[in-house]
Amino acid sequence: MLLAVLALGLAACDVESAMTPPVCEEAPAASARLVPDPTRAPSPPIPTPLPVPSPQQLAWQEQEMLLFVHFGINTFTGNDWGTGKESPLLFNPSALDPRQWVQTARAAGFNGLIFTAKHIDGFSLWPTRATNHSVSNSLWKRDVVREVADACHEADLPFGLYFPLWDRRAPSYGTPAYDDFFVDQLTELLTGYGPLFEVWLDGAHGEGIDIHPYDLRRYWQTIREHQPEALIANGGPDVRWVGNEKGTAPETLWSEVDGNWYPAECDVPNRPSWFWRPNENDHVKSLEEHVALYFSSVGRNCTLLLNVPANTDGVLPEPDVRRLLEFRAALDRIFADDLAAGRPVTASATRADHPGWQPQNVVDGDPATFWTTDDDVAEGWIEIDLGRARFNVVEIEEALAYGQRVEAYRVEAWTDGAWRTVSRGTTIGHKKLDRTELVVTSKVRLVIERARANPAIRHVGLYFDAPDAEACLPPAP
Ligand code: FUL
Repeated sequence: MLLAVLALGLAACDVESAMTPPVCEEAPAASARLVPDPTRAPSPPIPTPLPVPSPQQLAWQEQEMLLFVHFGINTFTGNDWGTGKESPLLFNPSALDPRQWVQTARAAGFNGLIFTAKHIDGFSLWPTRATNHSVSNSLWKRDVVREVADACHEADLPFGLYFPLWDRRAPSYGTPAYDDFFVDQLTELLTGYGPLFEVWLDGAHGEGIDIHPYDLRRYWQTIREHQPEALIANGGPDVRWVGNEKGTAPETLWSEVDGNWYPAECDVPNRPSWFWRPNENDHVKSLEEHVALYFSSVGRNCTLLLNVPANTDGVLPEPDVRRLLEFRAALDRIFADDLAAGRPVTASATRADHPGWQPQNVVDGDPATFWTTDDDVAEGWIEIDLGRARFNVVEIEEALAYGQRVEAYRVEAWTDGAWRTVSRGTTIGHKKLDRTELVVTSKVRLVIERARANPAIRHVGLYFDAPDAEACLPPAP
């Protein structure tokens, strides 16, 4: 089997050298994301007694990985938090190339890009009319937000903006006039740069906030008015911060909070700092750390927002780009061969009123089909006949359009004439990834122990992650 996996991984590669990872002949088809099968009818809808995501929240969850790019005056001072006293003349990128950011994002399998239009130092990367502390007063008079937006839109890569609630430079901070200043700037960004998929309101704040709190409702209304499709994240009602900047969600992660759909996002820098510093070129997170981030964020029902800083040239640095491509290659390698795909599946129960929710749906590779039970059956199992296989990664997905249902599950493998638990967990949501010991077996069961409503499972995948297997790199942008 190991040989088979190796052979499979290498078949798609142009093997020129045994020393360096080969470059894939074309972008690998295999990926952790499911693709709808137009020849199959989707499973019919089921009643939803639980909160459900909006279409935008559902699409956002499917994006899985988003690239965060921090770039601004801090790039030229080596700070992570500027004071607001920096001279605009410091901002002078020598070779700004947002297309390189976008090509990197695409090549590495990121499905959206969020850019710091301004950080808390107040230096605005577009020629704002609300302050003269912007690119207009730098030697370099281009509109960075415009160039990033254009590069994203050209490549059809969803574009989002980071915009901090705090502006250390604004004299009005902490007074009602600050709300007007904030909304003026926000409106420029919302109306001048095409569609935004996410507006990331950084909640870090200073002392003045005690004197006059932000008029958040007004900010949100402004976003809804001009960009009704955009998700308001962090300091907003659509996407919540997971609670740390380590890219790690807790094992139990509900997308429902107090009766509302409020999914979590894991933001994390790929280096010690959010902004570029020359002395951190050797401190890019390792490939193993990147893969672990995927498992602890996307694999726990979150979206991963991974930051890569642009450098003083205005490009994503070479070590970071290389690592992102390696990261993509590693994910493609791990998830290349789903050992459960297309195998026969049976279940403890099927739904009586329509044949469309059959257990076979969990291995058909189609995200629009799923297995479910009658409304009053909140536990049960599905069993996959593997023939003979070995695996050490389990992937489970709920049909999230119908809410998040599963509260507790276990995965069992048939070994030595009995069922043995090889992994167990609580919530599943969009995706749950479990690493297990190496399991060699003929059949596997997913047992739903407890759920808030009848389970709706759209996918179960089993993979053999052979750490020493060769991966081919996507072509460099
Ligand atoms: C935090 C900020 O303090 C950091 O500088 C960074 O921008 C991060 C994404 O959000 O709140």
